Amino acid sequence: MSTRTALRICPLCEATCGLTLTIDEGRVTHARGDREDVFSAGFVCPKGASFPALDTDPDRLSRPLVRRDGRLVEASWAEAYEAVAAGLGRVIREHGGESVAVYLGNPNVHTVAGGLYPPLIIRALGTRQIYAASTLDQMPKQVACGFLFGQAFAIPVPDLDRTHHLVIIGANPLVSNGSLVTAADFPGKLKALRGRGGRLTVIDPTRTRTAELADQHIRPRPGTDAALLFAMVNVLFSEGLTDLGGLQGQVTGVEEVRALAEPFSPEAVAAHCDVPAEDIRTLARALAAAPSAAVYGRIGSTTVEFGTLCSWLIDVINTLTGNLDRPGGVMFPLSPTGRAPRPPKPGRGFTTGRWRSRVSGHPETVSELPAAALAEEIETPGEGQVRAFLAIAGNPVLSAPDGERLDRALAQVGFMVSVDPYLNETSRHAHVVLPPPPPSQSAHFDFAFTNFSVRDNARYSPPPLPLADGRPDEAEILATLVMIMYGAGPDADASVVDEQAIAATLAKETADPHSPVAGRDPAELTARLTGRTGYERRLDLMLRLGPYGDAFGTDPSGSGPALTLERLLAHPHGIDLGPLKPRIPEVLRTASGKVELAPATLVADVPRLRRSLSDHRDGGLVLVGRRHLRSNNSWMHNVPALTGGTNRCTIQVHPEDAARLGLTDGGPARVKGDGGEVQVPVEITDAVRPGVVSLPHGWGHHRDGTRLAHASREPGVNVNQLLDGSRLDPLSGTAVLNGFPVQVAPA
Ligand SMILES: Nc1nc2c(c(=O)[nH]1)N[C@H]1C(S)=C(S)[C@@H](COP(=O)(O)OP(=O)(O)OC[C@H]3O[C@@H](n4cnc5c(=O)[nH]c(N)nc54)[C@H](O)[C@@H]3O)O[C@H]1N2
Ligand SMILES: Nc1nc2c(c(=O)[nH]1)N[C@H]1C(S)=C(S)[C@@H](COP(=O)(O)OP(=O)(O)OC[C@H]3O[C@@H](n4cnc5c(=O)[nH]c(N)nc54)[C@H](O)[C@@H]3O)O[C@H]1N2
Ligand code: SF4
Ligand SMILES: [Mo]
Repeated sequence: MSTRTALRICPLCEATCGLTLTIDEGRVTHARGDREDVFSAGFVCPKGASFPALDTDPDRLSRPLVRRDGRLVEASWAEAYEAVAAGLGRVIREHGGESVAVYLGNPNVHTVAGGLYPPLIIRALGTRQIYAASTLDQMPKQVACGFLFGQAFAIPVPDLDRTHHLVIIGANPLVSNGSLVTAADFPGKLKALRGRGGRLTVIDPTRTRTAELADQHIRPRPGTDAALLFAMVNVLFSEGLTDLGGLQGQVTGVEEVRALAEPFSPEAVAAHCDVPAEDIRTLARALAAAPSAAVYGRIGSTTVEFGTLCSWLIDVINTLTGNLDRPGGVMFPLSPTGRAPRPPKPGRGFTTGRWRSRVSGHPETVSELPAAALAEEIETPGEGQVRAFLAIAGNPVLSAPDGERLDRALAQVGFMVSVDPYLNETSRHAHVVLPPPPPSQSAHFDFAFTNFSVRDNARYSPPPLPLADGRPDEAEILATLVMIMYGAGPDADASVVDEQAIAATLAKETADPHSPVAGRDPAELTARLTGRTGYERRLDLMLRLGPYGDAFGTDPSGSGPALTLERLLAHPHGIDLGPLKPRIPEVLRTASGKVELAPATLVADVPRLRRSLSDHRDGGLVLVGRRHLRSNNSWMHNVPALTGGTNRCTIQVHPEDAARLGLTDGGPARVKGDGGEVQVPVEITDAVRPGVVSLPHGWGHHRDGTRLAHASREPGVNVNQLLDGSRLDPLSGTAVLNGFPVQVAPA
């Protein structure tokens, strides 16, 4: 028996825990937390512990599938690439690359390939038909931060290890393990906060596991947080509690925000939010008085009617209480693969709506169109219609509104490619499915989450296991797609893609007087790159040019960590790069070079919020979502170890509502929304507020033509079938997945 261990950063959520895998005879048989990992120090959750089962799931595809005579059959990689080149080539020749839509799903932020190649694919196609899980998730935060700070990816995170008061709005990190804040061991960090005398406030209509830990739990009516936050802003101004701290002189728009907040007194919003005015006042005062405080919002603050306003107001409060960019407040992490800081200067600013979707005229946000608009763009004939579809790591049939409509649309799209390890509700429509290898055969670096980590750090896992014979890794699959999009054919040498990306970066950097490699010879720098593969060479390049890099031997201070790929490989448990550091003004790209607190586009949406104060939902029910600890969106229901127990698709109903509606615990309910109807078992619990029901997403595994043996045995229902795709936060195109009206009756 050959038993060994290997290290692998967990790709299953944003916490990025280091795992120690046991490998027996070429298979992962056990996973535990890596105690020496500089970031996660041994933390592991049930999902991470199930890495072996997930990695070896027999339903994972090991070979590509190609549609022949209407049926998906196994094929060789050469045949699959040929089919892609033929199918996509035909569409591109006839209708142009701009007729190809791309959907990027959530795991793209959890893979090396997803971090490096999608932008190149989109450029090769020259398409504006770009859709992603972002508009089912965090786009409102990106839009808000884009306007506030000038770049959509400058998102400040709560400084969890140092804050004195953490306010969590619409997030349940005890279950999700944190999102847009990367921290391993959230339970431990919240305990440590309380241990050092700090305070935790949770704002959530549901009594979640996180809310149970809080000093105070505020339970607003879903969708009303923006009004609640505005009332806090109102209190800060009316009681003279604003103090920009170190940002004095670096913030514009403060007086405008004061005026905007005027109508939102706590008394004016209390009935609408169903939160006592005094609770709102007390919280605003507590934030102003705390030595440091951080307001943090997630899904319940973004996928709602006023998602962008809510995301904006969170950072307005952080700014007005002096907590933006200071230790213990909210801060901007410095990713080791981001660009090395340059001298601050005004940028071009941020804007949305540079183009619009063809059918409904939705504004582009961060170059994306709303995922909720994908079906109509495929269905609606005319100039610019989507003729081909590429889905990478996404399952929008379950994740986006009105899956049945998207399901029908995908069945008629001219040509479809899925890069996905599973034959699921979305990929079953593909003409070609290209399965990436399991995580044990893939390298890992968190290009995305190092931008949101509560401590700067750099960690790299080479593939724990070699690729199975003849199998390409996902980097090679996506690079091959880039070559095919450029018309280079299915057998072109895909390594060109990485070498060209390296050449383009070095040309730019060496010509930039503020780059750490200004004026140097690109050829000399290229020759010094290390790495066994193209993606490793690109990682080496990014590390060396980054804020903690060796700058190819010209590290000006000489004292930094001088990161290179070689150094990371020599530190398999990672390199800690210290606590978060202030980054204003260097991080700003606004036209004024300052934090712009009252951007015109956001201000223009405030009247809509004001009007909502008089909306009365007169006793109707609204639905919110929930996540399960042992699951991830739509794709982990196929692992027996992760299903069953509390991980079930039930509709949670408050006892009062259940009694009123005649619902019984365990009995079936019919739930109706704008987009359709589902039938699902009732779970009566006072964890939800009266007037609110909760149904998890990612279920509905009943469709034919999938290969999800375990998941289809307990399929659950698709909550997103209750939506018709018309409820969007208008500023971000993000679907309203929380706080939408439904009717519930016994079935
Ligand atoms: N009602 C409701 N709907 C929601 C949400 C909600 O809270 N409520 N949440 C929304 C959110 S936050 C998100 S992020 C979206 C997610 O939306 P999607 O990203 O569309 O859905 P996922 O279920 O995450 O699907 C991930 C896909 O990636 C595949 N995959 C797994 N690992 C890999 C890999 O290594 N490589 C590749 N190429 N593919 C891989 C899986 O098989 C699966 O098909 O759902 C959204 N939908
Ligand atoms: N175990 C597990 N972990 C995951 C995932 C998973 O599916 N399972 N998914 C991953 C992904 S893709 C993401 S984006 C993150 C999400 O991470 P989180 O946002 O932390 O997770 P959610 O459980 O969706 O938490 C949303 C909370 O918002 C509340 N809420 C709903 N509507 C409102 C409202 O109007 N106002 C307020 N204040 N609260 C509201 C809900 O009750 C819920 O508790 O989790 C990630 N991690
Ligand atoms: S918390 Fe997230 S990263 Fe850590 S082991 Fe669990 S799933 Fe993996
Ligand atoms: Mo997400």
